[in-house]
Amino acid sequence: MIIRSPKPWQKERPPITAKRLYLNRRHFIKSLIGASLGATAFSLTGCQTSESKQALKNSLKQPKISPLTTNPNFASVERPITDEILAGSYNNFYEFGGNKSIWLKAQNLPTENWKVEVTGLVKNPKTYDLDEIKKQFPIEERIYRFRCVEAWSMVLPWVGFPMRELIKAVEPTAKAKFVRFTSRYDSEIMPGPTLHFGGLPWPYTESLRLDEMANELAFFAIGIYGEELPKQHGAPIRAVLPWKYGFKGAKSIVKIEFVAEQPDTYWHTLVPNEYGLIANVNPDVPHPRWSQATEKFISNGPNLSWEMKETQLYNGYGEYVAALY
Ligand SMILES: Nc1nc2c(c(=O)[nH]1)N[C@H]1C(S)=C(S)[C@@H](COP(=O)(O)O)O[C@H]1N2
Ligand SMILES: [Mo]
Repeated sequence: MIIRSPKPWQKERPPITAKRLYLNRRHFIKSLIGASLGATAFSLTGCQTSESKQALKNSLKQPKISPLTTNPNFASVERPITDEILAGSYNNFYEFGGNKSIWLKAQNLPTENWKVEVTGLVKNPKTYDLDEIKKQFPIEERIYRFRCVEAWSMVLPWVGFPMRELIKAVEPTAKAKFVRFTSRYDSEIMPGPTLHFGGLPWPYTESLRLDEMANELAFFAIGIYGEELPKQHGAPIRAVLPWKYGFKGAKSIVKIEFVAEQPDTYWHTLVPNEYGLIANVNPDVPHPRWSQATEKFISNGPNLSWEMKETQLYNGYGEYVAALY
């Protein structure tokens, strides 16, 4: 993989030509194959020594969120909750690299004085800081299945609030039909793949239809395992959409924009035939490079292992979301 970082005199983004995009997609697909299904080691990747195990534990030790109640509708699923150490050391956060063991690099994410700008077609635009978010919105715990498009899955205990509460607060206008989430991006601290400079559509963005965002399941997480989000999970605030593939849930969100037209997204710009804009979990729609009929359910740590499970339509959440489609 060719990784180039921008030189100061390259600050201007050159236009993305069709040929460059095509090459980048091929590179990116290659790096994804290496990073995901193919090359997964059966141990805690990037965590071989006792020092690195301690560093991992430290990265997961975050302030407790209390008081905290679990929403009774989402208090458990039929599978056990994934081991915390495993979930915190097997991540996707491409800003920090194209493999699963980015947890250490992600510790460079600066999260102090975080602001989330809520803007666009809303009556009450507002820039929130994290304290305001915690005070203003009803924080609760929800245990959700989590399914990555790469065909691995977990069960994760998120802490946060329903997206519909933000909709109520900012009041989208009648013209707002979609929402776009933008993740923090800073090439100085994020050593992930840049390939040809200008060729990857950073920052990471994702989008939803407004009716999807208003669904009961759509959630902003500010914590996991009863504590504030560790950086590798997308601190301090990220999206969680349990009926969709994991890539729809943007991490480390800095901007939420209500818009009239369907916005393009990071993955869809790069590889439109593999990462659709809707991306609901569906066992009958194979990824172009692998089947989605089964998944590797990752639960027990600290060593990485999995059980094969059948993929469920909408990741098992059809009763909540089937009417949307
Ligand atoms: N900003 C950003 N958000 C992201 C990603 C990413 O690379 N960058 N990866 C997505 C993918 S593919 C998955 S599966 C989940 C992984 O979340 P986790 O590491 O907390 O389990 O984050 C999603 N959100
Ligand atoms: Mo994913």
